[in-house]
Amino acid sequence: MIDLRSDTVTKPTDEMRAAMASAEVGDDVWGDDPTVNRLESVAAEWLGKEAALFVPSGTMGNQVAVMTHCRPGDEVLVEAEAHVYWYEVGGIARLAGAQPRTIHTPAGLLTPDLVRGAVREENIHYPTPRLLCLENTHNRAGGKVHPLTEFRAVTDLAHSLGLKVHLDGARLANAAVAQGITMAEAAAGADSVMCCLSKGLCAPVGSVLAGTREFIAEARKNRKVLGGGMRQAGILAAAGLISIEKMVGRLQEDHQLAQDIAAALQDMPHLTCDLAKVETNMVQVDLDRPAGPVVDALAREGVLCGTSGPTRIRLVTHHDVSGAHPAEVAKAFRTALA
Ligand code: TLP
Repeated sequence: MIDLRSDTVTKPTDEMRAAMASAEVGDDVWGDDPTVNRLESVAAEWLGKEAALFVPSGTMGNQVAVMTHCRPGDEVLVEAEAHVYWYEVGGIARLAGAQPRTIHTPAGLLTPDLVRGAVREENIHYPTPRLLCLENTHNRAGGKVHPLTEFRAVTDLAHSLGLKVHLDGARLANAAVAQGITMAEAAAGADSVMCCLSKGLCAPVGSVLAGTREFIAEARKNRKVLGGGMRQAGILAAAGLISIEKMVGRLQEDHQLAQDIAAALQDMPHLTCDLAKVETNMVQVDLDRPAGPVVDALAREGVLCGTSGPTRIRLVTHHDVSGAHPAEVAKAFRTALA
């Protein structure tokens, strides 16, 4: 099977399993786990922030960030297809009690003008605009990178309007590698940033949330509210340290494989796949028919994938499919669509 459903399917590497087996641990709710403490300090430096918090998932990291920035009734500005709005079970409303205000974009990238247009002036009728959420790379836009200059223009504008900025950087490492910049550069301008260790970076569990010391102290309490205070979590943090220290460098291979798969799908009947849109480790394939039965047919041909729209298939490359041949993927599509 070539499993292109998501980079979340990656399994911990042998080195991670060995590090997990021998990790030094303690009770992290007491602040006693030396491996978690090390991960949090390494992650803060990696992301260019004062402090960081280890959380079990990207979803919890995003939701804790929104809870920490906002008070009930505040408004959260968010791109209309952003994960924090689309795939997190209404958490902005349920957990933070905040109101999302969606901004539609042609290809997932918010611009200063779009943000300016969505922020309303103070008025007794309106909620207080508090937070802007950005996403890099953008999942539903097909792994699209928010380029550094454009990203900073949006964060500067948001700050000038009195907003805080949270960056969903589940795949920020892919964005950094694609642009040849550091993680700290990619996260600069955001007041808080969440980055997943368990996607292309292969950790079995875990994400990090980073920001100021004060923000992280409050986020730690909000993580506890959500039941995310973990005990001997150093077992997991040991793998996360390897994600940060050793797994970023190889992401370029995933990007190349995505390019090669997209190239192999060019000129195939019944689908369109825009090679120019493949910027990181995702490939979007638009079909001339409903995607569900095609996904089933592809599985019968040995290729697992998911959908990201009624007629759209999403393919995600990652460490555990690095030996896959683009020609085999193309062959499976040809058969599935015949
Ligand atoms: N994305 C998953 C699914 O939830 C859709 C995937 O397979 O791509 N932010 C972004 C941009 C994400 O893509 C994801 C996961 C998350 C946050 C949430 O991370 P987890 O799954 O760790 O809660």
